[in-house]
Amino acid sequence: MNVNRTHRSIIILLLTLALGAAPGENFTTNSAHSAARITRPAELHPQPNPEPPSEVLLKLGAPTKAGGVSSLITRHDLTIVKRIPRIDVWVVTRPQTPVAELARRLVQEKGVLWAEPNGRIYATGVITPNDTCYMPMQWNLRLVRLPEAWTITTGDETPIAVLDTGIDLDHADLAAKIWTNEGEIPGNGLDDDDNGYVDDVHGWNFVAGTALLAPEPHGTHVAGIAAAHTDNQIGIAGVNWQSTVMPLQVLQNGSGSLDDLAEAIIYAADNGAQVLNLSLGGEIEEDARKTVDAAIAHARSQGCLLVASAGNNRTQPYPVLYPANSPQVMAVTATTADDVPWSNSNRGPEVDVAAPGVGIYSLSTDDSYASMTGTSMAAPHVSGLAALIWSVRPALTADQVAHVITHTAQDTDTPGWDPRTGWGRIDALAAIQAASTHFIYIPIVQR
Ligand SMILES: [Ca+2]
Ligand SMILES: [Ca+2]
Ligand SMILES: [Ca+2]
Ligand SMILES: [Ca+2]
Repeated sequence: MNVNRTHRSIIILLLTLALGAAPGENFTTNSAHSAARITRPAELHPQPNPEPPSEVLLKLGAPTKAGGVSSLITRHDLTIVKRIPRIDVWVVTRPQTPVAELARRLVQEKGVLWAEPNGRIYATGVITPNDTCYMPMQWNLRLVRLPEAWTITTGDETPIAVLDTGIDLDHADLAAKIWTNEGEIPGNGLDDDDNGYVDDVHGWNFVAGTALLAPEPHGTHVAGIAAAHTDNQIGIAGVNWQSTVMPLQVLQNGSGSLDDLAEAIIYAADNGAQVLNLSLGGEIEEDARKTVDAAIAHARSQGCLLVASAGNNRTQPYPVLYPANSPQVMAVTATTADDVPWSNSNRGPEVDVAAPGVGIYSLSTDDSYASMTGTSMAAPHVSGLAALIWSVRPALTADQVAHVITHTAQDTDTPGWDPRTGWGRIDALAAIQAASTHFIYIPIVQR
C-alpha cells in the first residue's frame, strides 16, 4: 500500500528522556471510582472451578478408625488420601469441589472438630537468581517482592507480546526467551501457518512489513525487564523467568502509527500471547481512536490483558496518554527506588497501578546493558507479573488478573486510590498469594 504516512496519526514513543512538550491542560482528577475501569469487581473463583482436586485436613471429635468415618466418607463422596494417626487427622479429597467449599460443608457435620484446606508451605522465603547483576543492580525486583513470589512460581512459557521498537533477538540474555511461531517454516517465502504473515517465525516488524526487526535499545530494555533469560549466570533477572517474548515492532526511531499498532495488537491476540505490553502512547483525539479501540476489543475478546505506560512529561500534572487511558487497558505510572511517585510520570483518573521506573537496569542492543527511566520501564513489571499470576491460575480472566494486581498493590502514596499511583505500587508476593488462594506462605528466611 502506498499511504502517505505524514497524514497518519503518530504514536509517541515514551523515551527515557521526557519530551519537552507544552504544559498540560488544566487537568482535574476524578474520584477513585472511575479509576480502575478495567478492574471491575471480579469474583476470584470463576466457575467451573479451575483448581486441581484439593485436600481437606479433617479432625473428628473422638478417636476414630477407618470405619468410624465411613458414613461421613459416603455421604460426602470423599476419598481418603491418608491418616496422621498420632493426632487422628484424616486427609480427604473430593474431585470437582473447591477446597474451601468442601471444608465448609464438612465442618458443619456433627462430631467434626475441624476441616481445613491443605495449604502449601515453602522451604525458603526468597529465591536469589544467580545472574551477576541481580544483587548489585536490580533493587526494583526486590522492592516489589519478586524474590518471595518466585518461591511460588517463576511463570510458564506463554508469550508476552512486546509491542515496541525492534528487539535485539541475539542478546545473550534474551535469545533463549524469544517466542517461536511453531507453525511457520523460516525463510521459505511462504505463509506456512496461513496467519497472513510470511516467515513470521519470531514476531513481525509492522513498520517495515517484514519479519526482520530493526533492533533499538528501547524495546530490548522493555523485553528484558519483563522476561530476560534468568538464572543463567549472566546479566539480569527478568520479572518472569519462563515466559517467552513475542517481538512486535510498531515503533522506529521513536515513533509509529496507529494502523501498525492496531495490526500488532490483533497479531498478538491471534498468535497466542496473553499479556500485551505497550510501553508507548500518544495524544490521540477521541475521534481518532476507533481503529485501535477495535483492535483492543478484539484482543480483549480473545482473553488478553493489555498493559500500557501512562506517559512521561516534563511538565506535570499531565494527562495519561492513549492507549493507557482506555478503559480496556491497564495504565501504569512510575515510582522510584525510594518508593515515591516519579515526578515526570503522567497522572489522572485512568491510572490503575504504579511500578518501579526510575534507573531501571536492563538489556540494551549489541549484548550490552543500560539503566533507563520512564513509565515505559514500569509497564513491563506489571506485564511480567500478570503472566506470573496466570501461571498459577490459568483460568482467571484478564479482568480478574488486573483485579489481583490492583487490589494487592501497596498503597504507598496518599491513602486509597490516587491519580499518581492508582491503587498503589505493585506487590508481586501479595498478588501471587492472592491468586493462589489456598496456598499458605510461611517466610522462614528473610533477607
Ligand atoms: Ca505466517
Ligand atoms: Ca515460511
Ligand atoms: Ca540473566
Ligand atoms: Ca494511594
